[in-house]
Amino acid sequence: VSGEEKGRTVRFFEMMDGFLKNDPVSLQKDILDHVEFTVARSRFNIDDFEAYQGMAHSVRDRLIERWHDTQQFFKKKDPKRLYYLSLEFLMGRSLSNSIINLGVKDQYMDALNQLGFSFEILAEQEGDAALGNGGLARLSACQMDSLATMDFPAWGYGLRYQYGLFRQVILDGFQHEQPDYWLNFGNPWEIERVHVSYAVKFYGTVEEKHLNGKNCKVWIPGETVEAVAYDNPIPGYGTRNTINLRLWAAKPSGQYDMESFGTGDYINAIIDRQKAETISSVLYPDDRSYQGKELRLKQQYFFVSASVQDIIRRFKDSHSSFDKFHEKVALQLNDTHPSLAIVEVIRVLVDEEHLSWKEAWDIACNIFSYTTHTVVPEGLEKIPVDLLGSLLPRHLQIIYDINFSFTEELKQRFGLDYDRLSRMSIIEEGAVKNIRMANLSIVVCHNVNGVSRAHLDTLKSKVFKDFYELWPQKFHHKTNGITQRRWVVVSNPGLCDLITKWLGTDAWIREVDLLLGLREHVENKELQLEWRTVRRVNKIRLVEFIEAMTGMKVSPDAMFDVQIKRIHEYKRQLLNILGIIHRYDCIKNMKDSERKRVVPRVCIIGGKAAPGYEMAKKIIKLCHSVGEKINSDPDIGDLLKLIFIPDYNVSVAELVIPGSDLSQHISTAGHEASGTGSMKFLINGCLLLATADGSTLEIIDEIGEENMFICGAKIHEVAMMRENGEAPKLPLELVHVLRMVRDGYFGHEEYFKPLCDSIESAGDFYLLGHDFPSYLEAQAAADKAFVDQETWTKMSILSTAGSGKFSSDRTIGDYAAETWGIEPCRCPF
Ligand code: Z16
Repeated sequence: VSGEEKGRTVRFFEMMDGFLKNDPVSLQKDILDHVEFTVARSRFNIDDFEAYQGMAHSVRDRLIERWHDTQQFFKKKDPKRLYYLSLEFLMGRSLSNSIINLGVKDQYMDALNQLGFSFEILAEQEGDAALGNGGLARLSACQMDSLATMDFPAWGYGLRYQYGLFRQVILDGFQHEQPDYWLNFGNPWEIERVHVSYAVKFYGTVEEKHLNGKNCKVWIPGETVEAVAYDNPIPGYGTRNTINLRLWAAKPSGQYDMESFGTGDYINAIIDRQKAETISSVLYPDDRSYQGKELRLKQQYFFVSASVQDIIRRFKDSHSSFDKFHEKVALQLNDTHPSLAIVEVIRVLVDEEHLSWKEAWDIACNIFSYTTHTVVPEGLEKIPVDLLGSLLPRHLQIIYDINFSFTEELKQRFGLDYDRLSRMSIIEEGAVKNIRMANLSIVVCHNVNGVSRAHLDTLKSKVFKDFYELWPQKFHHKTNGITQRRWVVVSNPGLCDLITKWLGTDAWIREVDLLLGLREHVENKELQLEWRTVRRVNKIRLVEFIEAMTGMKVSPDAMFDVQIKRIHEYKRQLLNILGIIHRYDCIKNMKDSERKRVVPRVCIIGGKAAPGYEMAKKIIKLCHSVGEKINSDPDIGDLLKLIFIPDYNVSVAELVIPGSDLSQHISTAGHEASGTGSMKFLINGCLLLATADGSTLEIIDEIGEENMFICGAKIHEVAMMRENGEAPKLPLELVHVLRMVRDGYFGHEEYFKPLCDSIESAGDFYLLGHDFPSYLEAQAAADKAFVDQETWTKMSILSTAGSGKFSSDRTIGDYAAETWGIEPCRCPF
């Protein structure tokens, strides 16, 4: 840095220094001020929720302060920026995460103590921000945390749904869906920007106009909706950088008022206008089936159009031409959900900024990259041509233009291979013509990323085989990761302190590879004892939670065996439940002497089923019916319990993961693109019982198979069995267990019949039969290891020690260097 440059930085630093004070007395004053003036409650009579609100608002002030400094700094430096587009962000709670990342947790604890409040109780007042379904959505939240912590000049864009993912309510063992009114009590973590808004157009027609000697397309919309920005500051850890997650809400547009109000029907005109808000009203709860719904397409375009307008506006603020656009902007698409952004960028550049097609095309090809999260072709998004044509007529033209050039290129390269052409075309022909959003994305993006090594292999050899042959250089993978800030520092403070003590530094919170240092101490008896103690405390917390949620008392001496994730046939919660029935049946048939050797288990299952996914809902009911039978059997006592935790979400995960001994990740090999839950358990020292699939394959590489319980067919074996159409011969234990279900041992035999049929008469697509014996063996191995607590503890320590690769810091570092070409831009303290 030159002397002059330095001088400026120092003045800049002085300017922004010390605006808000963080000593406990200042914090108390700020909290109470907010209680009195923001929440408008008397400071002498406040309940926990109001105290939470007061505290949250004081934290918000500090976030805003740093947010301003960061944005000003980025503006001054004008680095290449990353724009991360995702329709889903599963942020969870913000209070604890914010004060930890801001580095003011101790001060707040002191301040609250002096005011007579407990931080833990206040933190519990906050509801989750659940603007997403599952892995894909939590991934974007983890990645935002890493982007901020690693000082990258990044922005997130998403939709501000009024209703997040549904609340799961269990009645008589059946799942019911309730709306998630997450905004009802106000949201201190967002900043409404009434002046940052854009008009988003829909429907209408495209006209050809002659302007300045050129032919132009002019889109005359049939409907216009306003997108209003809500900014959510994302603080980094150990840095002043606080980046922005901008979420769009739909509001009626003022632009065409004269027309609609001209008719004199004032009341109906108002009611009509209000309908605009439905666009951002509700998150679609299906996590991988896209049914070509108009509202969903409207959501996608609404979000994309507002974001692209915002990005171009920001660029034009400091640049007079688009020559440098690709040097200043990288756009990342989280799956194909935001892929209309590609078409929108081309449309704006050509139709509104009057660049040539070639210029616009080159820009688009340079700035976009895309990550895919799925393995199965059915998971790929398709949009009916007619639907897109009526909602976005100009975009359909552009898609056809792209497809025309692309198919010409294909013909040049491969000749008239019509099979190949029809497989690769962006347009899928058939009774209903569809647009294949993945094909569109691959054609334009310079980089297509899978989420694990195994996933990339599947993309190359199956899902995108043709494209891989054409453009091998485009295909890469960035193995998923999770943020150790939320998944250890926030959610497992006991383990966090223990790790810091034994490593002699807390630097692992930013440099996670330092966790490897734990290996040196694995034989140390003192560490082992402290490790067990911390885990025991977490288990007791979980025991209390289970009692509060379900009324069940379970023993912390038992092995806590956990499977929490969305309910899906491929994730095989059914295999888990059938295994539990088998265990139950075995115990029932044991002599007293044998029972003494049984390792007591508490089996915990949690997860939501998509509202229309019948099989998944049956799995939830089966879990409850089996649980009822086992848990009330006096003959079984503490030897076996089965608990279903209702309404699984991010904050439930934060509580359950640190208290589990064993976790299950047992997808049929080849079906889980990555799987990030396993990483959260791993870093918390919970052992994994897993199939060799997605990220577990890479976990094996890091910690060794001997520290896990691996079972099931391998990916290539699954492929072979399916190709050969081998008649599945079911193992006797499984037939016996299914017999019990069919015979009504757990009631509801009619309702459960399709579950049994899927294995016994529908070809057992997910290979429960094949994997059942090895699954039981892995379970037996886990029992055996658990008996020897010292061995178990060592395996647990080695799990944490070897988890460094699975930090989202590593993922983001790889993306920054290999895909986005962005550099850190660290705001001075
Ligand atoms: C989702 O969460 C995922 C894939 C997908 O096609 C749609 C949704 Cl909503 C998940 C994958 O199933 C999981 O394996 C992966 O770890 C996660 O995305 C993040 O990449």
